[in-house]
Amino acid sequence: MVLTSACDHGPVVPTTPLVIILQTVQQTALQTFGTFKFDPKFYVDLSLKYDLPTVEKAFNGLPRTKNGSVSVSDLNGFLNKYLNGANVDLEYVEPVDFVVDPEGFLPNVAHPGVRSWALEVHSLWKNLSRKVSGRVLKNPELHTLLPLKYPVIIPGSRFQEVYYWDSYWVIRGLLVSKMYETAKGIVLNLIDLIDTYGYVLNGARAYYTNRSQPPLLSSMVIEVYKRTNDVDLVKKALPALIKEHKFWNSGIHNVTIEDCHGAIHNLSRYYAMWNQPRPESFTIDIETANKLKDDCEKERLYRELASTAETGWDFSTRWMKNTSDLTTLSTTTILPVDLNAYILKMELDISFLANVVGDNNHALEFAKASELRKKAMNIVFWDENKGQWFDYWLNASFNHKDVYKFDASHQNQDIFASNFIPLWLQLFNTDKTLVNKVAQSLESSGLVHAAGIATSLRNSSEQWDFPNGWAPIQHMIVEGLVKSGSKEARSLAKEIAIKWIRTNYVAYKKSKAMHEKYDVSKCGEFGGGGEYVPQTGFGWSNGVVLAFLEEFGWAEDLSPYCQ
Ligand SMILES: *[C@@H]1O[C@H](CO)[C@@H](O)[C@H](O)[C@H]1NC(C)=O
Ligand SMILES: *[C@@H]1O[C@H](CO)[C@@H](O)[C@H](O)[C@H]1NC(C)=O
Ligand SMILES: *[C@@H]1O[C@H](CO)[C@@H](O)[C@H](O)[C@H]1NC(C)=O
Ligand SMILES: *[C@@H]1O[C@H](CO)[C@@H](O)[C@H](O)[C@H]1NC(C)=O
Ligand SMILES: *[C@@H]1O[C@H](CO)[C@@H](O)[C@H](O)[C@H]1NC(C)=O
Ligand SMILES: *[C@@H]1O[C@H](CO)[C@@H](O)[C@H](O)[C@H]1NC(C)=O
Ligand SMILES: *[C@@H]1O[C@H](CO)[C@@H](O)[C@H](O)[C@H]1NC(C)=O
Ligand SMILES: CC(=O)N[C@H]1CO[C@H](CO)[C@@H](O)[C@@H]1O
Repeated sequence: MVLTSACDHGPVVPTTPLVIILQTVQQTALQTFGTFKFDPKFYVDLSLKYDLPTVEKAFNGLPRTKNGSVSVSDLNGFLNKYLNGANVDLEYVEPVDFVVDPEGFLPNVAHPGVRSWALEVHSLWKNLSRKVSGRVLKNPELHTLLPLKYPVIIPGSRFQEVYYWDSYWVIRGLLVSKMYETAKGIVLNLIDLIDTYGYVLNGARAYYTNRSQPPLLSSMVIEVYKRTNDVDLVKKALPALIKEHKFWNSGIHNVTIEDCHGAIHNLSRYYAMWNQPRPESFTIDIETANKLKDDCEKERLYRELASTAETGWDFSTRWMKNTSDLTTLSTTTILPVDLNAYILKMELDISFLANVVGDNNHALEFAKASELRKKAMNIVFWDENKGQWFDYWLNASFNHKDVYKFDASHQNQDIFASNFIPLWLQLFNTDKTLVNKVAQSLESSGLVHAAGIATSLRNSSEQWDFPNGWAPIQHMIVEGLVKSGSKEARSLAKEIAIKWIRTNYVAYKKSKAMHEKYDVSKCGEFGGGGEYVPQTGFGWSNGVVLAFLEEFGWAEDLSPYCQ
């Protein structure tokens, strides 16, 4: 299925024939079963037993009914004969640096119950450790999994490959577990992706090559460097980070704003190079787009769906013009607070890392870039009265080559956890007056609940809305409050961290698993909603629990149960 692009002139990277055949198998399976009995991602993760022409010929030769379905037995026969299960792509590998009870592990966790749980969470790194199998390296053309050199930690469940922003919190946890080699391997894999593609992919699959995810590689490098002093790693990372910075600051990602004094500012937006259904959700996206009549409108929606996947917040009313209609996603015409905070951090990190290796020119260049972006964020996002940074909505007719005139009424005044993410940056959290203002704003925002910080105030049944809370969000906000050095801010941070650890602990005791997201309205419950069933494992949740326990400890007189 190839869509023409008469209306949408944005960049598109062509789909590989391998991805096309697998997404078509996914579509046929839906037609055949007549219902979603399956996770559509399952089909695009399968690999071929024979070369592509042989498999295509067999697939195209299946007898079909009028509606395009094939019989269940023909379909199963084809799947068994021509395709391998996804599980052959990755093999278990024992992490080289895993020990059952690492020396000096969480010295401030004295409570015996919490300590033994923390050791269980630590042991999950073993469950989630994988390496790309020899068959993928030998015949990459038969697999959608991309070959990576070093072992990986997967998030878990349906996410059987490396994801970009997840890796930051996985690494934070690995560092608590003192698994420095594993952490470095993850960073080196992501650097290799930049060398090949010019940016870090959303995940390590052929069907994720057309979009990225929140750019946190520089943060990973800094954290690993701080614990290991590995200058060689910094030397390898620096050129890749500079390349990645360019990706986020040029072409389709770059938006130029003229403020009311006539000064010019550059900011960035999410924008996937893709205007077709996402292969891993091919049938779902077609179904979503069926509500639209016009092919051009469909193309626009497909780009918005892929771009929203790029934000990491898929999906949320944060990106929707009409909060009860997913077809009104407008991600590409929004300047997001968090993305620009991550890029500002990238600039500060690159400047720091350039200093480490004595590259003064880049140190200076990126320090300057960070000052300019800070100024831009203050003007375009910051609201002094509310004490929050708000996303900025561009006009729908916006063309990225225009210089865009700032209008304060285009700030989205809705409350999202992302309005507080800049606090994570030292550049903002070292200003105590600012921190106290933002901390008060957070406390009265309605986002802080019994079991952590909600993603938004709107119960929409989308994953990135109320009542779901996500580990990375808790972590960035808590860490920002802690780093400020303000006593009040630290005490708020500790309160949130304790709620989060409790809910993770109680849910683990009940379900024997760590979850991808939690329901912050009730202590001990995991989250739901969205386009797939709730997942367990789970890389970033494990990482954040370990990081919080390292920061705050857990004393014997503190109950880990819901209060
Ligand atoms: C397609 O037709 C087959 C039988 O001809 C039927 O079993 C199946 O439910 C139909 N699928 C859809 C999606 O209508
Ligand atoms: C982790 O792996 C061990 C050993 O295979 C298994 O016993 C345990 O159930 C796994 N834990 C989880 C939470 O999957
Ligand atoms: C960003 O866009 C503006 C306006 O088109 C342009 O002047 C500027 O050179 C662009 N910046 C980059 C880095 O591409
Ligand atoms: C915006 O980007 C362009 C192109 O990189 C650059 O020439 C200009 O100095 C930037 N302006 C600001 C204020 O950052
Ligand atoms: C928003 O979407 C809902 C659901 O499609 C629809 O009923 C409603 O009329 C829409 N509201 C506006 C203002 O268009
Ligand atoms: C966007 O809308 C504002 C009014 O809110 C208008 O002043 C401005 O000219 C528009 N910009 C573009 C690029 O269309
Ligand atoms: C959110 O909405 C769903 C369905 O509308 C409802 O079942 C659930 O109780 C609501 N959750 C909260 C925390 O209000
Ligand atoms: C699914 C898909 O079309 N992926 C493409 C995205 O981009 C890469 C190149 O960067 C193509 O090779 C993929 O086929």
